[in-house]
Formats: sequence, C-alpha cells, structure tokens
Amino acid sequence: MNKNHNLFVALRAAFPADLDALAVETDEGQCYSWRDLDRASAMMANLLQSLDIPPTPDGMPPRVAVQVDKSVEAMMLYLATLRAGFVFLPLNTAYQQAEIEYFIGNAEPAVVVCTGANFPWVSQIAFQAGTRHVFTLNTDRSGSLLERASHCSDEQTPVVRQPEDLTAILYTSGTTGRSKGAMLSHGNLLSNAVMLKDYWGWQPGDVLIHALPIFHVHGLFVAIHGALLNGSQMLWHAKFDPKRVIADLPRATVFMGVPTLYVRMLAESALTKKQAAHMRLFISGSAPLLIETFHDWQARTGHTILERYGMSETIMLTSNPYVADARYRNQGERRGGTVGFPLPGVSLRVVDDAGAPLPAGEIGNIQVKGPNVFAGYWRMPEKTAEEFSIDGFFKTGDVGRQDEQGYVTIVGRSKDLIISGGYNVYPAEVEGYLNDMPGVAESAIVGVPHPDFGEVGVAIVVPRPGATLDGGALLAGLKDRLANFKIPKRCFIAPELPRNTMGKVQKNLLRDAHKTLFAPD
Ligand code: MCA
Ligand code: AMP
Repeated sequence: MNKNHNLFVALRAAFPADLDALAVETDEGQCYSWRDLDRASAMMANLLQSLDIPPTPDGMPPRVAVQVDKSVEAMMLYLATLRAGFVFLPLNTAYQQAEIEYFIGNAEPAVVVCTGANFPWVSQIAFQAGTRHVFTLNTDRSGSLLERASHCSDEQTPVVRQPEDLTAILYTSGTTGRSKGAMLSHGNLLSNAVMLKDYWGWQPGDVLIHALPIFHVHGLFVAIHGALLNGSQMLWHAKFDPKRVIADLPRATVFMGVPTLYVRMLAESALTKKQAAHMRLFISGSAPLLIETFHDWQARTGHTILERYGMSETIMLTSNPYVADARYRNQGERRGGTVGFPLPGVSLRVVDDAGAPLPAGEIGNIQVKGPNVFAGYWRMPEKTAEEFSIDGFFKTGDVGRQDEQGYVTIVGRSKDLIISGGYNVYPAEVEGYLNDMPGVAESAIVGVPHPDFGEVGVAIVVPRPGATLDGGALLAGLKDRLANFKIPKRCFIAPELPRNTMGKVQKNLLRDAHKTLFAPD
C-alpha cells in the first residue's frame, strides 16, 4: 500500500485524542481547539482544491503565495496548503511592490492571499502575472478567503505526497542578482521536525510561546512544527512584545527567539528567576547570539539558552545539546558562542577554498548534507549546481570551525550578507537600488555592530561628478521600494570607495571605519 508522506498526515497524527482541548490561545484571548485547527484547515484545503487549477507544463503542484499579518488563520492556511498538496510560499509583510512583483513573477502562483488593505496593488500585480485567484485575509478574520472557505466541507483527506515532493518555496536573497527560491519537500520538513522533537526533549505538557513572524523558517517551521508534532499548546503572540512574553513565562515551557528578542527581554526588570522558573527551554537562532547575552540570560533567569544554527535551504543543521545524550555522542554542555553539534543525520564538514576537508579547529567553509537539505533553487539549475559540491554537499556560505569534541562555531560568512534582528539583508540588492538613484555614481553597504539588532547596514555613497547628495533623502527614497528592515540605518556621502589593487571595494576598511557608530556610550 502507498504510504502518504504528506507532512500534514504526521502533524495531524500528533494531535491529542481530545480534539476539544485547547491548541492555541492568542494574546487577544481568542482560543482555538485542535478540532478548530483540523476543521478550518480542511475547509481551506477544500477551497484550494475546488479552484480547478490546470496542471502546469512542468508538473509542479500549484503555488500559494501568502503575504498576510500573523494570525492563527494564516497558520491554518499553511496547514491547508499542505493538506491540498499545494506549495506554500510565505512572504515577509514588509516587502514592497517591486519585491512582491518579482516573487509573484518568478513563482507564478495559482493563488495569492494578501491583506484587504494591500488587495488593490497586490491583486494588480498578481492578475498581470497570470494568477487567477486572489483572496484576502485580515487579522480580524474578515476577508474573502474565510468567507469562501466557510461554504466548503470541514472534512478532507490529505492529498498523497512522496517525501521528495515540493511543499514550500522560501525566497532567500542572492548575493548577486535577485532572490532565489529554496525548494523544500515534505521529507525535508518532516525529517527535521521529527528529529528536533527528540533532540530538544519535547515532552507532554510543553507549552510554546510563539512570538516570531510566520513567514520564515524559524517561526513557520521550527516553532509551529515543534508544537504541533508534540500536540503542544501554543501561546500565540501576534507581534513580539517583551513585556507580554515575560508575563506569559509562568504558563509556558518553551520559547524560541532571535537574539534581538533576548536582548529586549533582558532590558525589562520583570525578567527574573522566579518569573522564568516554570520554563524548560529557551532556544536562540537565526543570527549569532552574543556571549554577553548568553551570560546575562543565565544570571538573570537561571536558564542556559540553547543556540542552534540553520538556513532556509536546510532548516536546522546544528544545535547545542538539550541534555548530554550518549545516543548522539553529545557529552557536553550548552556552550555559549558555539552553535553546538551537527544534528543527527546531518553531515557537516569544514573545507578550504579548494574544497579539501580541514582538520578540527581550523577555520574554513561550512558544507552540509542530509535529509533536511533542499533539492535546489526554483527554476535556477545553474545556481543550484554552483551551490553544491561534486559529492553533493551544500555550500552554506558560512565560515566556521569544528573542535575536537564536535562543537561548531560560526566565525563569519563568505557571502556578503548582513543579518539584522534575524532578517537577512543582501548589500548587493540595496546597493543596486541606490546606484539607480539620480546623482549616485556608486555605493557600498556594510554591516556594523548594533546593540539591539546585532548588526545593521550602513551605506557609503559616492556622488557623480557635479552632483550634491543628501544621505537622508537617499534613504527616504529607498523606503518606497524596499522592505523597511533592508533600509540602511545611516548613509554617508564620500568622494570615493576604498579599493584594493584588483579594483575590489575593501568593505573591511569601511566596516572598521564605522564599527563604533552605534556603540553604547
Ligand atoms: C524592524 N526594524 C528593523 C528590523 N525589524 N531594522 C533592522 N532589522 C530588523 N530586523 C525597523 C523597521 O524598519 C522600523 O524602522 C522599526 O524597526 C520598527 O519596526 P517594527 O516592525 O515595529 O519593529 P519590531 O516589531 O520592533 O521588530 C523587531 C523584531 C523583528 C521583533 C526583532 O525584526 C523580528 O521579528 N525579527 C525576527 C526575524 C525572524 O523571525 N527571523 C528568522 C529567519 P522605521 O520606523 O525606520 O521604518 S529564519 C532564519 O534565519 C534561519 C533559517 C534560522 O536559522 O532560523
Ligand atoms: P536564512 O537565509 O534566513 O535562512 O539565514 C540563514 C543564515 O543565518 C545562515 O547561513 C547563517 O549565516 C545565519 N544563522 C542562522 N543561525 C545562526 C546562528 N545561531 N549563529 C550565527 N548565524 C546563524
């Protein structure tokens, strides 16, 4: 008999027997039972399947592009997309028209879901790109998606899928050129979620505080799959607010955040050992956790943050141990400044620029292989080929070392990338927009340390001969075109950019020159 490897089947099998038990409670006091999750996702899946979407020539399942504010209904839409066997394409709510135009043009979704407020411009882009179905979904549960789904049956059998079948496309910006869509399969997502359930010791009675956005791997996959696969209740925060998270700690056991969330909670006097006493596990990832934050958290709460490392292309790759566990050959403790051990099933190696493996302790390029690693970039076979070694390891673009015990430390990136508050900003993309502005000859964007976001972008712009430029005006001009987190926090006008003898811009000199710009006094 053909087993159904649809990820939803595994998630649904983990729902508790009592379907009327509480599954999600929102920060506005709304409560959803497991039956609500099941029924509503069935109704939305039936709606998607009723649309009679014609097969595409490449045989790929239909894509559902979603740019909506965080809500439980948005999570249900994700589950519905899995059930229908379609492909989920989440989009950051900060993305502006030009960015959305690119994603829709590139992914050719059959269905687009946006907020009512954005419907006029999103639908125009979508219809022009050939999308026939554009629905709206608002945080007050209004909009055409739920209205249409309410007429559909609340029973649905998940469409049969194989482990290698595509189920999500996550766009990650490219170091050069446009964003690339990382293609993740049911098998990628399920294998990672099942392994993390065990590795992080998910247990009966766990309650997750969910305070991250749900359009990236961290909030969408790591957090949601973790809770669902354990049949665990979620305390659902529509937006991160440090005070509200701290207030919920006594009712929860697990929290996941990017380092900025920990930094902001540490600034609150309400964060105490007593307040955090009920918690079992604090997990950090998506950006480097400063060792000071690691120690401050230990001192203030008595808990040791577990840092892990992952990517959109691979989901989770390494993790500090939850407990020393002989099965995983982890004898150690959670070590600050490291991202822990390669997860079970993940092969990780550190290689030199020629691809030769390096001995323990030496710094080089991190490459990975495993059931969690994506199949390739959407419609970019050449880019995919470039990013894999001949023997099938994915080149992460991260630079690090692995010690004798197996702990991995990330020391930098070979890709020109800034990670700001857990969001990725590719300088090449922002420089491209700046260089197109009137009077701009060229520009460079570098990442500098920032006490809140960890790292932020700073722009250095060279005017064309005879032109007079104003840094503030240039940044204001970028705001209409790019997501707000990509806008550099400062812009300097300079007569030229420092270059080496090969003519390459020496970004390290610019980084050095501006490294104390945001240093606390
Ligand atoms: C907001 N702003 C930012 C950022 N967020 N600037 C730089 N970097 C940011 N991350 C700016 C806005 O542009 C705006 O500026 C001002 O701050 C206020 O915006 P608002 O939206 O109100 O900010 P916030 O609510 O305080 O958001 C901060 C945040 C958020 C909560 C830290 O950035 C966030 O949720 N980050 C988490 C991202 C995440 O989930 N990453 C996981 C990726 P202005 O007013 O001038 O416009 S998955 C991943 O990386 C891999 C796979 C992994 O390992 O997990
Ligand atoms: P994304 O493109 O959003 O999937 O971001 C993936 C990148 O985030 C990785 O390639 C790393 O550079 C970075 N990253 C994720 N987790 C960590 C971590 N714990 N420490 C340092 N960098 C991290």
